[in-house]
Amino acid sequence: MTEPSRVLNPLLRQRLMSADAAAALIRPGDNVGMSGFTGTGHPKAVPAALARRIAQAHRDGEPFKVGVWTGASTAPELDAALAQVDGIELRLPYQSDPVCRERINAGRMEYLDIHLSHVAQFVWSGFIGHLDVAVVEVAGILEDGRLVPAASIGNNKTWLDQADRVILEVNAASPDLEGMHDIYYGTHLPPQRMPIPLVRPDDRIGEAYYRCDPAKVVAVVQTNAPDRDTKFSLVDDASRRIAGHIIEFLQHEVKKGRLPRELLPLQSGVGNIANAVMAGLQDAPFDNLTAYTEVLQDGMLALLKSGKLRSASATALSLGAQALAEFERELDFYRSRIVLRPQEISNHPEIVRRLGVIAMNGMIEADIYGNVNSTHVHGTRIMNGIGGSGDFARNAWLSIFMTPSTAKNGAISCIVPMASHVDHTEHDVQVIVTEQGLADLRGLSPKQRSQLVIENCAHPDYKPLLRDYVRRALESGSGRHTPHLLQEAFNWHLQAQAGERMGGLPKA
Ligand code: 0RQ
Repeated sequence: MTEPSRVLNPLLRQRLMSADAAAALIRPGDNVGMSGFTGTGHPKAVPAALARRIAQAHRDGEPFKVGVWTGASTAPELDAALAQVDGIELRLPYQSDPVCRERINAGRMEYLDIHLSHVAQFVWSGFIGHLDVAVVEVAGILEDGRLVPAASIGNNKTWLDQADRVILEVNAASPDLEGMHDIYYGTHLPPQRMPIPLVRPDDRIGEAYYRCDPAKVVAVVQTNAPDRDTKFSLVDDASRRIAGHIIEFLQHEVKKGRLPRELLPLQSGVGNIANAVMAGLQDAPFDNLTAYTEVLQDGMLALLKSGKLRSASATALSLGAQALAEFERELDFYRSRIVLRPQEISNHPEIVRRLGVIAMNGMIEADIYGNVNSTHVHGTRIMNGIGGSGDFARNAWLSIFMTPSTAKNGAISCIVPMASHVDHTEHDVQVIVTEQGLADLRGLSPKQRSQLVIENCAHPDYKPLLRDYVRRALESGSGRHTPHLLQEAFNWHLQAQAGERMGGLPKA
């Protein structure tokens, strides 16, 4: 066997074993904290080995399920592999996997969709049960036993601290990110809490490595596998227009003196629209930008490369193959500009509020009064989860939500009379943007907001219906602060569920 160059600690070298042998150390009913955030830094071998073991147990008629806790979404070799064999009892805090989604919506798997910044403190306080095992991918193990983090941090520090047993996957394919990480060990539970000493988005307040008690490490598995290749579509017309509206709005805010010329630290959600906004910023008249976000995607990397973006703080990289190649080519350039932190810090309300972050997140639908649904299709079917959108939206300087004005080829209006599920209340939503336009809701009453959302954001097919809805709701007099016709509001969703066009529109 060749010398395992990334495992330098002699004691931990003695724990080297196969993924199957490591998976055999996980017991039915265990809560397992896995690394992984938006397709990076998840364990590549042990989850699949565990899935094989669970499948065999089920064939033998033995029950075998585990709790799976992560940073955020992972990749098919973790989420899909375990969900496919019905091996997950409860999943938290965020997923975007089609197999998990199907199992959750079929009622075959429990899912706890919680704010990403809350996970660590929930586990420290024992709110969600005991963490039995941690399965964490690292880039290496130092001589003294400290661990070199990989391309995402997520909740790894908490998993390593809290779990009884630790399984490490040492991935030889993980790029050399040493020096990019900032692991803060100063968090405490109330009433011992102290201010977090981070006042600029690129401040470093922690350590470059994870601490881990070697006595808890029951297995070390070597892998050599890349992270998920996060693919982005070419920027489509709707996304380009959404980006255009946001950039125009930011310029307007600068002109009004409500934002500095270099803006405030940017947070950007995942997906194509978020990436389009980053692409739009490339040509916008802003320089010296900073980012305080959770995921660093291709668009942000390009902004760093061009020098538009001075620094970026995140908890994970989530890059497509081409961007990853560029990142690896210019590692030292990016090393001095990127900080990767635990997600309780990247998403911390205290810091988001202090820095005055500009939060930009996707949504499923918004209602005319500014309530936003980020998670549930027609109120009942989970899509992904709230992720970090709530951590940022409530505490941001500016909270912006964006979506195309329609979904499913125009059959569904993403601007509805009443949101079928609310993740971000009217109190946390300041700006709504679709390709039609932007509604700045700050300082407006519900009735005033409804006018602006309908006129600026709704698709022309649905505008007359929504105007008519508000007019009749007002006339009904049942309540003129936030006027509604309840039966009719829910009918929009019932129509969509039945495969009809919303609002009773004829088929396109
Ligand atoms: O489904 O592909 O089957 O047609 O929802 O929609 O338009 O591709 O948009 O990929 O940006 O996702 C809110 C889900 C948007 C995402 C959401 C259907 C649509 C399509 C995806 P199909 P799009 P996006 C950072 C912050 C919550 C978490 C968050 C999300 C699919 O942004 O998960 O913000 N956000 N985290 O057809 C029925 C509607 C619909 C609809 C869209 N009104 N009704 N279906 N769809 N609108 C990340 C983390 O925290 C980790």
